[in-house]
Amino acid sequence: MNKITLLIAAVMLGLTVEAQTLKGQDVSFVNTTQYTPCAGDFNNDGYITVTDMGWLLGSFGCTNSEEDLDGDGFVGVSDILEFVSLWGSEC
Ligand SMILES: [Ca+2]
Ligand SMILES: [Ca+2]
Repeated sequence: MNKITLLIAAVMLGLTVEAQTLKGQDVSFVNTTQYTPCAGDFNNDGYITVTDMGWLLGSFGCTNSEEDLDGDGFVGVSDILEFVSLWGSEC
């Protein structure tokens, strides 16, 4: 992958690119995108999507988990129902 491809990919991912120079050797990528955490956005990308559902299902039955949306102490059916109500939301 060349530098231009990396730059395009970084911009598409919402990363801020700090490029000292395109001709130089060093190009750094810094994620300065800040999202306010919201319920159901477990990977903090600003959207509630299938990725977050994967995190929720992966934590099913776990206690003291970030995926415990209703705060009852474990991840269960009620959290899945709450997640469905949040589906497609943008933070
Ligand atoms: Ca997300
Ligand atoms: Ca719960």
